[in-house]
Amino acid sequence: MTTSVRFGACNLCEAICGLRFELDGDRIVSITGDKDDPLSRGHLCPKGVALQDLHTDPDRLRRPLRRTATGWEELGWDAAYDLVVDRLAAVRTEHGANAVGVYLGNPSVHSLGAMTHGLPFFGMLRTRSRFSATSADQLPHQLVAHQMYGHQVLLPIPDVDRTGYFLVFGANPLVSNGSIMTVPDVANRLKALRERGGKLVVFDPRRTETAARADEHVFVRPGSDAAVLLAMVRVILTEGLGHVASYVDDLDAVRDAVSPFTLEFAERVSGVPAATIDRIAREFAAAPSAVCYGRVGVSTQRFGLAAQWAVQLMNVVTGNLDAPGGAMIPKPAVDVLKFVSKGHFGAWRSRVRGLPEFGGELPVAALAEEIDTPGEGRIRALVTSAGNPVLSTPDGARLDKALAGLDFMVAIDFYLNETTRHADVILPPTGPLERDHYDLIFHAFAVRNTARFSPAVLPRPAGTKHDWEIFRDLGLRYAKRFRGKLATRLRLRIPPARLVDLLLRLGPYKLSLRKLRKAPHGVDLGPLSSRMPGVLVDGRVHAAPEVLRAAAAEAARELTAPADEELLLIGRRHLRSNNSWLHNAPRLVKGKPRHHLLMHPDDLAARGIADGATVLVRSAVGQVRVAVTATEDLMPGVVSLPHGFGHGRDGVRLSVASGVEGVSSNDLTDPAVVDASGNAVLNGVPVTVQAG
Ligand SMILES: Nc1nc2c(c(=O)[nH]1)N[C@H]1C(S)=C(S)[C@@H](COP(=O)(O)OP(=O)(O)OC[C@H]3O[C@@H](n4cnc5c(=O)[nH]c(N)nc54)[C@H](O)[C@@H]3O)O[C@H]1N2
Ligand SMILES: Nc1nc2c(c(=O)[nH]1)N[C@H]1C(S)=C(S)[C@@H](COP(=O)(O)OP(=O)(O)OC[C@H]3O[C@@H](n4cnc5c(=O)[nH]c(N)nc54)[C@H](O)[C@@H]3O)O[C@H]1N2
Ligand code: SF4
Ligand SMILES: [Mo]
Repeated sequence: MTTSVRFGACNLCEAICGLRFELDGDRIVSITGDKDDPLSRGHLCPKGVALQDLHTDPDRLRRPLRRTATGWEELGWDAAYDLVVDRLAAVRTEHGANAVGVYLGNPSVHSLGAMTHGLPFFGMLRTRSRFSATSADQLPHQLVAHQMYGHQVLLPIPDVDRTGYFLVFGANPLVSNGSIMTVPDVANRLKALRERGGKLVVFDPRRTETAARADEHVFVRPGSDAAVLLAMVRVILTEGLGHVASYVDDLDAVRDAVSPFTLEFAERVSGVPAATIDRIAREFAAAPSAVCYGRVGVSTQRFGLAAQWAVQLMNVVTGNLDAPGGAMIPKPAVDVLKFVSKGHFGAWRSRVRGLPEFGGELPVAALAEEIDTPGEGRIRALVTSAGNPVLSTPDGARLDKALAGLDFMVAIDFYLNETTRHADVILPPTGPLERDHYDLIFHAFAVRNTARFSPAVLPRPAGTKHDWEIFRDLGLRYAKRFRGKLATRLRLRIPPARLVDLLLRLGPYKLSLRKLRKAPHGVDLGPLSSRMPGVLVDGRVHAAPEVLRAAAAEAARELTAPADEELLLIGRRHLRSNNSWLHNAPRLVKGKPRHHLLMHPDDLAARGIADGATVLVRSAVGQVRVAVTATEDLMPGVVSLPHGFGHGRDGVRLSVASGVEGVSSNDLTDPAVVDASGNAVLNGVPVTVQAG
């Protein structure tokens, strides 16, 4: 055996773990965590192991496909490019640029080529009909950062390795491995927190894996976090428990905005005892260092924007913003603040419902209606890249139908999935182990400053294309039709690795590709450090922008305790599942099924439903039939279903391991309801459950 060892990176989630590959020629013998990686320190999870299945999967597409009356047909790259550009150009010429829609899925941010070449290509389409997973995820974070700190990616990150008090709302990092907090090896990091006498407190409607390991877990009713957090801010301000940096403005306006959020109000709507809210606020303010953090459960709910504002305020009013052990701005080797725009909000609105854009994207909750509502400006052609919005966005069933009515659709994706099956052409890029990687985004959200360039671990098969090459080739052809800018055309020709080299040289550590190639485990650039006020766009923290005060006022007006009969649906992530894909990777999905409904035994008993029965779950937009499992880990009145399943819809057989099909929770979520930023509401969705 001619075995060799190579080092690479996992790009499947935000933890960006360093990996060690043992190879026999081009065959993978094993994948383990790279213990010399300064950030991930040897960590890996079952998804990283499953990269092997992804790499060898015969169902992973390698050649362009074209849908014909008699089924899918392979075609050559040039023919595929010409077809795509012809059809997109025809729609634009006849109906205008906004008639071409775009959806960028989650893995886009995890691919170097999609960042360096996809973004300029999508810019060339000059369409306002642009959507992404952002508005089913972290839009409130970005809008809050834009409003308070002046830039959409000025996102303060928990200094987990030094904090004395970690207050977590709506996140389950032990399973997710962290989000807007690149925190590989989180289990050991949380263990270290407790060993040094620190405290972990989790607010979640489910006793999650993270909550189970916390010092304290508090059940909170879905969608009510804004009230709890703003009540905590109110306690801290009215009791004078905090202190605020000199560069923070508008504290009086914060005081006014939090005045309706009394402990009594917060208790009534959230189910959290007033005394608990009051005590935790005081503990947080008194801790030597503390950080408040809120993630998907807090962002993807009706009052997500108000809740995320409150998360920032907790850190601001206690002097924990930009302080060691608090929430800090990382200093990555490639300065994202320079290459990502600051952002803008409400510069235009969606055609049908008038929802505001953010940073050039419209809320994805409006995607289906922008396709299926007749009239001028309707989306007639769609480009999707690395996503599966039929399973990932609210009322996926409606989107499923809408996609079938498009004049043309192209998907850049290496799987045939519930969304890409509607495409006329599928353009598959190489897999993650076949291409170079540098993480442009997640180093900037990491709990420690590091940098790592990972050359492709394995050669790509002949006749395949990297995603950057696909975007380059489409872009250069498209530029011929619509006189693309010279700068964009030049940029499209530069390979990602050369762009990374340039960006590294311009960055704060003056690194280069050559230096990083010599350090395959990555280089350690040290712990987070204080960067304010210098890093703030105008040198000030705006504690109370109008948009955020309005979101809080709306929460004060509209938050109510739910009716007795009502159940609130929340999501769930599992270690052995990854959003809407990898459900065909045997190394990942092995074990018992994970897509059932969870429900409290009292709620089951009240409806005369037995544990394990099949139930009918209904919401304002749809219904699903699914097996139910009783558990006291859920707050009474709450039910939980993971997203990303529902693979067997319409009897279409895609590449999914048997027994993993499940149902789609997004056949229940309602696109008519969004938060004040325009983000989709995926948690706290009213449903009924009955036997059936
Ligand atoms: N109800 C509910 N819905 C949710 C959520 C929830 O918590 N609850 N979570 C939301 C969140 S946070 C997110 S991020 C979204 C995710 O939802 P999407 O944006 O739809 O992303 P994925 O499901 O990860 O997309 C998977 C597709 O990307 C393709 N892919 C993978 N890697 C690459 C690549 O390198 N290049 C290309 N071109 N394609 C690739 C895969 O083949 C697969 O087809 O779902 C959201 N939807
Ligand atoms: N294994 C695995 N890892 C993943 C993913 C995956 O699919 N599988 N997806 C990746 C992606 S795209 C993302 S964005 C991250 C997400 O990372 P996290 O946000 O850490 O993960 P979630 O499991 O979505 O955590 C959301 C939590 O919010 C809780 N919750 C729901 N509603 C509410 C509410 O109203 N209030 C409060 N306080 N809590 C609520 C849920 O019970 C859940 O525990 O994970 C990433 N990592
Ligand atoms: S935690 Fe798992 S999926 Fe995330 S980067 Fe590490 S190995 Fe990959
Ligand atoms: Mo996400």
